Amino acid sequence: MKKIGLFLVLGLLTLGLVACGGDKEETNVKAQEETNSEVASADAEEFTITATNWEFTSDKELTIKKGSNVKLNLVNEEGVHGISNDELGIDLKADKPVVFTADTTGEFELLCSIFCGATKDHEAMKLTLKVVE
Ligand SMILES: [Cu+2]
Repeated sequence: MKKIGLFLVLGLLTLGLVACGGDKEETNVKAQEETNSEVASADAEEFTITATNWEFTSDKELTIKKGSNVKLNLVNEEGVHGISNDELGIDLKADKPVVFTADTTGEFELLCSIFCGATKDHEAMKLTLKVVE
């Protein structure tokens, strides 16, 4: 009986150690990612976009300077929405800010990237991003 108890304790300890090791590695990766994005976003101009069903309720037109660092944040006040633009390589999810630099001037449409309701409602969710000299 004692032996079984000891075996169980050892087994649990081993499991605990393995689990801890895994957690630690994940934490390190996360910390690294955060550090990277902090460096990139240190001088970024920040925009917070808010969304409800089925409209972006913040400014529908964002103007940024070509070559500047921009940080976009999305807050879903209602429903589940995302924002994407393939040309700019933006794939923004709620509360996961993205930092990017626009290299070309022009007008870009930012569309809701999550199918969030009837097609016409979902497709009406648009923002315009203007990149100027
Ligand atoms: Cu949407």
